[in-house]
Amino acid sequence: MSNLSASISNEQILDAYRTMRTARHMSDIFEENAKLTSKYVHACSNGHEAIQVASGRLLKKQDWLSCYYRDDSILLSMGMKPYELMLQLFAKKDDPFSGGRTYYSHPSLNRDDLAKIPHQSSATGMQTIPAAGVAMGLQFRESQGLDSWDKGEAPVVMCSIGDAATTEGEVSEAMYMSALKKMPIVWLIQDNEWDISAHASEIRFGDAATMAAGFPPIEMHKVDGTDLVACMELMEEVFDTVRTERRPFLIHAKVPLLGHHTSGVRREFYRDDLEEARERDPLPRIEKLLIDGGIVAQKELDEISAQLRKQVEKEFAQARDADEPVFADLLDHKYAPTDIVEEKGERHPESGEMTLMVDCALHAMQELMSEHPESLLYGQDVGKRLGGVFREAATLGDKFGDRRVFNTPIQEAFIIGSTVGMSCVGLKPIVEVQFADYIWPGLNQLFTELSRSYLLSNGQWPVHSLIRVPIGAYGSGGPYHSSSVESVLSNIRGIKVVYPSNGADLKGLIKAAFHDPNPVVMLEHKGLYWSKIPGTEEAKCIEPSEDYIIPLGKARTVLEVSPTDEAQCSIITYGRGVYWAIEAAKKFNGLVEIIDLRSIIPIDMDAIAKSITKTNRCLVLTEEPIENSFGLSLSGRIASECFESLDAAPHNLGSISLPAIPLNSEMEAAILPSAEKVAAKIEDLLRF
Ligand SMILES: Cc1ncc(C[n+]2csc(CCOP(=O)(O)OP(=O)(O)O)c2C)c(N)n1
Ligand SMILES: [Mg+2]
Repeated sequence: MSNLSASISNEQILDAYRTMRTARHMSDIFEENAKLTSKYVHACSNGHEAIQVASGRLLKKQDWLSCYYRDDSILLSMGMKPYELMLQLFAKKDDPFSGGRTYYSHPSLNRDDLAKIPHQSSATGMQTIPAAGVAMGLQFRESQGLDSWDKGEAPVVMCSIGDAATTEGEVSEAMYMSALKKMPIVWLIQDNEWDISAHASEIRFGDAATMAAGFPPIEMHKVDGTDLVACMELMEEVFDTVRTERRPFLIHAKVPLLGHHTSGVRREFYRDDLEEARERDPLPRIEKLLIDGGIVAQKELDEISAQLRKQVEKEFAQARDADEPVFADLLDHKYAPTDIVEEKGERHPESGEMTLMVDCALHAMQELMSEHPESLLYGQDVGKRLGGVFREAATLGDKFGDRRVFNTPIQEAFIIGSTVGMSCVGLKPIVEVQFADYIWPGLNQLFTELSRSYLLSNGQWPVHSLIRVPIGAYGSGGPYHSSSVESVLSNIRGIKVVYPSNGADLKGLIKAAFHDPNPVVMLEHKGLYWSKIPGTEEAKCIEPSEDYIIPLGKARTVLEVSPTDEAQCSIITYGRGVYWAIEAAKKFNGLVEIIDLRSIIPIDMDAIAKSITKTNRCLVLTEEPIENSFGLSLSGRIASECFESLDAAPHNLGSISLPAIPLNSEMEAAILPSAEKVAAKIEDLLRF
């Protein structure tokens, strides 16, 4: 008997072979039972098994994995059972990743005894940013003394991607940051030269190694992904190095795609290279090595294979017959529960000082960061040199240092998406998008990754993420620094959206958002930050006490009316709308009640209904244009839920519906609502 490798034992190689063979049996059985298994789509690792097993077997319980739909051999080799994977194939209740909510080989795992896997979406390449977030989080914990590891036992993050997925823009952001920060991460690129039907020859030049050359701090290696021994040797060396040297690697593995793209997209439709691909099958290759090396005889190999097949068949039948999920369990997983359910602390403490809205937020951040070493702030220009373009983070960099308050490159996707990984490692990231107009590049991560993690991981991975976003039109901000975006955000289910109108609310809501285990977008009107707009002086107010906190989803009555014989109305609004409403209401003494929603999702329908029950009329007022908006949907909801209290259809007022706010100051003013426009609406409404 010869040794197949100088550094890896024959037994380990044989073990890896067993996992590869198990994976192949699984995919064969899935094909043979296509009638059953095609109910839900699946993809398998045929052809990719060697590099996957060589990598997955190294994942220890302290490690982190992000992977994609073709990685079932990684999952098996890290310790998952075929039965567990097949529970997901059939979307069953006990599917350990998602409880039947998402497809085969889309893992999420938060178990003590195995490597952790944050929620994995289907969006190709998008897992790279949360994965880099995990690596950045581990690095942060190490730098702050929040974690320490035995020598050589530090956690590694491995992120696996298909070759076509690496061309996605967000993959570049993730790799760029891993290089910039020298993160402890292994990027594993499985290059089978196929997208779905688009071939590498049409859609790329070079390969992932060409790309990695643009990020010099990433050490790159190429390997024949069908050569099990070479893959095992390389991956072991890479993992050992990352555990001690804490720096990024990229492994480019060439592999053949032997199976179908997915169960739905069949190889016969378009592949012209199948014969050549079959010649590169990693299984016969390792079998020949094992036999030629005298490790096992053909007969023994046949027995091993037959035994594994029998076991997989048995587990397949068990998974097929397992219980279906319970629908009601699904409804529990829209949001992770929060402890903040009551307003607490002093809103107007005796010793409180009049404080600008922007400083109320700053003080809230200071208080939180002093108390919570696991919190940190990052975004564009928030570092100590400037402290935010609105000076909203001024002093924080000096107080808490560059590790806890730092500038990022201009990468909104990374800023938002990395909070998933940060949150998974137990941190409390607070991030900033410089202007609401620039949230769009980050919206994909918000929708694809943050908002669905809790639901699709069956509650395993709630995402704490506090995203502060200056918003709104003021002082000729022009078309790219003035937009309202709340309607788009309010269409993303699974996040919360908050929009305070004054300093006390902003402070209390930042505290609640910080303690909320769900993603929260905090929209902060930049015109209210310093109360520079005439009529918005009340945004500056007495600063609440340090322990002041306001639950998300509770409105505030700004102006209350008592019932009279005259017609009355309620204005339902938020943000700057509150000040247009206050100004307009002055003309209608005792007739206009004003409700400041403070939070857009969740929304306080009780407060709205209570006010309308009293006044019988309502105007929904927003800075955003009304067409297809959150405001319009709210008035529809009011019309149906409060129908019996209403004497008139709910009215709406917002900006004029145009693609952008113009730069010219008079045009800016003309496009926005105003106290006069609100007063005209009130007059109209009170006629009914
Ligand atoms: C963002 C996004 N765009 C498109 C798709 C549809 N899609 C699913 S798989 C795939 C091809 C991915 O190819 P590659 O990354 O090379 O992985 P392979 O399947 O070859 O292993 C595409 C385009 C998707 N899932 N996500
Ligand atoms: Mg591919």
